[in-house]
Amino acid sequence: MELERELESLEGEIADRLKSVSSLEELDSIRVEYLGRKGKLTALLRRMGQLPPELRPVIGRKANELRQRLESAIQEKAIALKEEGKRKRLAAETIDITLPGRRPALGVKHPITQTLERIKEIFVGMGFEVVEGPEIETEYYNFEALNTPWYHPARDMQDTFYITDSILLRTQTSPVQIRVMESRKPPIRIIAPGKVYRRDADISHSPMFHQVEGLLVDRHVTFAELKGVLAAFARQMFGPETKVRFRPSFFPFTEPSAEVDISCIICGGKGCQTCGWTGWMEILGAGSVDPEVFKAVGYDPEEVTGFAFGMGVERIAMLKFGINDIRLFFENDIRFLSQF
Ligand code: 2U9
Repeated sequence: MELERELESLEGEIADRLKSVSSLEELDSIRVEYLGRKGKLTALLRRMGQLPPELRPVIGRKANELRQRLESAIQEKAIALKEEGKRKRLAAETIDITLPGRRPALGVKHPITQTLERIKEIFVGMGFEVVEGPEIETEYYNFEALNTPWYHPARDMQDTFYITDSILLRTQTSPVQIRVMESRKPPIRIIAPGKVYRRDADISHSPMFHQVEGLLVDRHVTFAELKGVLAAFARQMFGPETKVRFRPSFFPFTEPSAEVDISCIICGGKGCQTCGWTGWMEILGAGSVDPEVFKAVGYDPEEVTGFAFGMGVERIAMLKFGINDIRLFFENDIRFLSQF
């Protein structure tokens, strides 16, 4: 009878303990404390052997029933604790959809891309078509067809990146215009933007830089049209008050040739450090297409005339943004690039 009472008090004790359990770990330690190999109930069951034989079946059954009740009570409690844990986790993980989103950091177009796009836009607005061509060229397209003979200094190994004796990295985009003239008849009104390569590197020269060249060919085209087109370009690029002047110059592929200046965009022409106290800044070169160039592509120089021009995109961007070192464009320093 002693054992039976112990069973009953054990049941009460466990019921109390289960009520206050708050974690799965605690629950498991209770299970071990009562039902484990060295547990209190297990110890009681071992003492069954001491009972008189007639009592063993009755008390034994009670003990086993108690064991089963305990096991299922622990199981139920475990399920309840897991549910509670899940509910708390979900509540804690709730997303506050009223919080404002984080703005992604936006990049900007590279200043050379911006300048190139603006130049193209202006000439497209005047009816020019954009054409591109290969960066690896032959000596013929880069020099010969452009009236630049073998003895011209530009053809020196020191100035051009040669790949073989007669294959090279183009030093200007002019080969593109030669190819267009070979494949089409006038009228022609094109610009050729792209990368060009020269063996030169300092504060204002880069071994790779960008050019935009233009070519217009038709009957009765004069130097006056060239002046009109380039003045219109300068005023759209640098502002409507911009003045333009043409200075005589020389290029193998144009005759006559000119270098084109605009009134200084910093001082307006009064003279400052940026324009070297001249009031002017050089932006491009141009001229009437040399008859020799027309002969090379099978055009009759007695029938057609034309003009051409060329500009360095980096130079235009440096003037426009007030940058004094061309190398800044190619370092990809985000502190520089993010200013545009
Ligand atoms: C054809 C005929 C003529 C293109 C021209 C220039 C003048 C010129 C320089 C500007 C700065 C090169 O990048 S730079 O160093 N270019 O001054 N370019 S006329 O003349 C051509 C082109 C193609 C068939």
